[in-house]
Amino acid sequence: MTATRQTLLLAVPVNWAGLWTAPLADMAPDLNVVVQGRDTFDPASIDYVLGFRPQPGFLKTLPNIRAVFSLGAGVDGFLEDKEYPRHVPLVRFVDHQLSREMAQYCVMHVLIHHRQQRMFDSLQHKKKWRQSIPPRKTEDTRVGILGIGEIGTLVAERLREHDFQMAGWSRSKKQIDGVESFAGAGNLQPFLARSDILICLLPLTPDTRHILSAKTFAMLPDGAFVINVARGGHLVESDLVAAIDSGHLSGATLDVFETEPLPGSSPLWAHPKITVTPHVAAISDPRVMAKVAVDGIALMESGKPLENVVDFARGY
Ligand code: NDP
Ligand code: OXD
Repeated sequence: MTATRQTLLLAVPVNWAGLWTAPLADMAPDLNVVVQGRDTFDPASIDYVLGFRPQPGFLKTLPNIRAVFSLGAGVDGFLEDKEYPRHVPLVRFVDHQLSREMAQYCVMHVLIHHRQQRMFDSLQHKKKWRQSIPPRKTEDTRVGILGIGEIGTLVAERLREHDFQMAGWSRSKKQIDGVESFAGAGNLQPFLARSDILICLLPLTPDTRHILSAKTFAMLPDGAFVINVARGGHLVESDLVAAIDSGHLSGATLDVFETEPLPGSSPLWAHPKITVTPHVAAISDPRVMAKVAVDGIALMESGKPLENVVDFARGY
């Protein structure tokens, strides 16, 4: 008896589909892969979905799907779909290489700020030789990470190697060497009060939307610097600009935005104290994503539990 051939729907932009179809064909030649927008298919024939931000309401039109694999670590794009079929497990993308890239980005931007590199860039443009007083020591600089999960933990460990005073904020208490743990809403204020540099690595959920607001910024020490690498929905952009322009915050680095691509009319582009990058802190590797889906399908087909399944009640 031969096993039934499984069908995976790839929900990605059609012109990029080859990035995933090639490794999927290598790793699972028996898997039938159809590409949304390119191939015609019977909705009832789809067993699995690999995608990022499917159109709201689309997944519920696939009556037989057994699991959905997210192309991203953040699954807010799925959970915003009020019609997501909640009986279907959603697997988020967890990959050490992705965490390493996120850590590189965060370490780089923390050090650019800490070593005043933007000021030296501007002096170079003006051909000015100015030796400023040495920056504060890393040992005297407190970095706080909002969301100390898969990625936040590695970011904290990498920054700890530079001797920053590290702390993380999460829902549950953590035991990470050299990283002070603050847990729960009641500990947000003391966590913020000790964060000279604040990095947001939270998932976007109803509890964390707009957590980076005037109220939060007021709790940070004067001169604090903000890095948002999580989701644009965490930040009230106008509150950030106001807090920087008032002199309370010293600046920010932003990789993610409420509207992406960031519109040309946004004041963030040209703000002298804000660094903008186009959601590139880490780029997930399609080959690894394909493997996550292939391994997950194998687990499902052999009746074993999936890994990294999203808890719909928590929202991440
Ligand atoms: P995890 O789920 O592993 O970690 C999330 C952390 O946030 C956990 O520590 C969790 O606490 C904490 N948290 C969640 N909700 C709350 C809350 N209400 N109060 C306090 N703490 C909370 O996520 P990852 O580290 O894998 O990813 C984090 C985010 O990074 C993703 O959701 C995505 O949006 C973003 N990202 C951005 C990328 C980019 O290129 N810019 C690339 C990859 C990811 P606890 O541990 O107690 O559960
Ligand atoms: C992700 C992302 O969530 O790329 O992985 O933002």
